Amino acid sequence: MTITLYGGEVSYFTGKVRAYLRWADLPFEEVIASADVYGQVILPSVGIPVIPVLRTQSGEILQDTTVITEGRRAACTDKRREPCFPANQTTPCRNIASATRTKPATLAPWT
Ligand SMILES: N[C@@H](CCC(=O)N[C@@H](CS)C(=O)NCC(=O)O)C(=O)O
Repeated sequence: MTITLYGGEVSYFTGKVRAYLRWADLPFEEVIASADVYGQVILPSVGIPVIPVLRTQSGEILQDTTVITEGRRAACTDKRREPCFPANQTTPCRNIASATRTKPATLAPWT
């Protein structure tokens, strides 16, 4: 089963999860939360009308962006990929991002 992200195109919270899934290189499909989706998926499983909602590969429903992004293994049940994206995993892009992020603080004149 594919990971499904139920959300909205202009929802910042959906954007947070979308960015996370892309960063984690997890294949997913995104479904806009229409009235039907609220009625058939979100309300029955979450209990309140809220997005984003993630259905994991195992069919588990997760809500709350922190739960989704911190529950890394919950969002990735493909055993071949565990641990999917450990905190210390580095890639060329992440090295560049990391170096860029620390540079201003290092060069700040008041430090
Ligand atoms: N703490 C939640 C907040 C999500 C949230 O506020 N989503 C908005 C849309 S971006 C929503 O569905 N609000 C409906 C409501 O709060 O009734 C999360 O991180 O997922």
